[in-house]
Amino acid sequence: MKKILVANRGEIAIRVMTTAKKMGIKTVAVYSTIDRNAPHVRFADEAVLIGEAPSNQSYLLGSKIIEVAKSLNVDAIHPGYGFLSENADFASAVEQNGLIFIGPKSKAIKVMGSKLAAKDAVKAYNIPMVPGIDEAITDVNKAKEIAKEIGFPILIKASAGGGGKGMRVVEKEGDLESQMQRAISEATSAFGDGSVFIEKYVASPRHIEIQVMADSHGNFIHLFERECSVQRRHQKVVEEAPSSVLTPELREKMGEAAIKVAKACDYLGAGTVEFLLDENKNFYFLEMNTRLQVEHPVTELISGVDLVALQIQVARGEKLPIQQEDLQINGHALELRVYAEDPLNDFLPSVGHLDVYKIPSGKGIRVDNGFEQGMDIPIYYDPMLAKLITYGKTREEAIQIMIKAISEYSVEGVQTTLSFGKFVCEHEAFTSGNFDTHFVKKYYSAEKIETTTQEEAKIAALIALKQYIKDQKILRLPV
Ligand code: MV4
Repeated sequence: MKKILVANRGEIAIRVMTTAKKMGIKTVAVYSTIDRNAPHVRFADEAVLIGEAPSNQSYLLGSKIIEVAKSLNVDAIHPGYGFLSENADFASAVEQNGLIFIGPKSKAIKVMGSKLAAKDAVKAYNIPMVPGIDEAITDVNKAKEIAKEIGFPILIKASAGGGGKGMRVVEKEGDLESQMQRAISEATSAFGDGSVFIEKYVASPRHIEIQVMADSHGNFIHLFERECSVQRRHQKVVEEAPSSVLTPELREKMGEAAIKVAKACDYLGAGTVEFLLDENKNFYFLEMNTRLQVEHPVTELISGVDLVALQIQVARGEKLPIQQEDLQINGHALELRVYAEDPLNDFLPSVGHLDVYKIPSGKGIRVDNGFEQGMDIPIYYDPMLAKLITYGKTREEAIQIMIKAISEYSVEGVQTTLSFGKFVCEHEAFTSGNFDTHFVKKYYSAEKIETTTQEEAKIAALIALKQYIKDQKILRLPV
């Protein structure tokens, strides 16, 4: 593998190319007209314009990207996350064109892209799953029967789903019919597939996911968990590794379950198996994400493993260079997704011009960044500017470094989620580790950070005033 094309943009394109360069592999970037001067374009050895700004005219054009790859004698394509990364047809088209897709086989992507197909695939492997059904349901009366058997509240989910679309909590039988119709129509319009199924609703879960890695020689490892419970409307905001609630025993059990899920779909490369963990620490398999995830850096920091390097090695057909016994957790890592969104205004995208943009650095700080001062933030793509990742010997240390790094991150021209990250890191529920997926809904409101900012401003003003009076006194003394 001498040359890789990265079919992505922003921080993840740079992240992937960084490792490729370290491994002596040449890099090709693709870009849209609006990304002409984007950092990922300059970072690559070669770069090719593939179309207009809207992603369906550029970053989603699989055939065009494959064409570019072939014309530049590229050996492999890395899809990053989002865009074409979980597109089974793209993965198979890449292979049919004699190129390597750095990711799982098309079939595994397809199976795990459907929650019902995923449940079916893992059936024989004794993986704990939320009580419920494993086939699509359309008949309301049948649904009522099942719901009564499971016990309310239940959750209606879309099979094709993602991001909570087509998901409906039903508290009582009387609400079932209308909620089911809503779920079906939402799933149909969002995914073109109205299949829904029913599960027992786990009321206050934590979202724990396990990083897995597989080679083409039948070797599977897991690289521990990431805790992703701090999310807002299915958008993760703060992630960490390890989770503060897993015991070594539970970690091992969940790791083994995750590996079984990967085996069930004949997995290759880096993948993530998502679980819910209930209050009694029962865990349930939810779904598998067949890509490198946004939050992969926290796993890299606590395991010392470069996940992109492993992806490339197994894509080249090599055996995994590490075994399960070689792996251990060292320290604690946190990630804050720095979005150009306004936490004071319902997290509305705050796109615009980066008048000032200075990222923090120092011991225990890693910033996976895709932007620079003077750039405009395009409206066409995800508004994530960077990932602020911190690492400490303990969770407390990682949190303190995060708070300090946030204060040293300087952004002017757009609003960001940095202040929201500070709110999370200073909140008792977060610092104590006693939180679940309802953290943001439960504790956050715009006033919370407005008041802290105001209080801080007051304190700053008082300190300044005190100093001023002191200075005046000193100045007046000789008189
Ligand atoms: C659940 C659940 C409770 N009970 N399933 C949300 C997105 C999808 N991937 C799965 N999700 C959930 N499934 C049962 N049976 C609660 C959620 C859920 C959630 C899961 C992980 C992270 C954040 C979440 C926020 C709201 C709901």
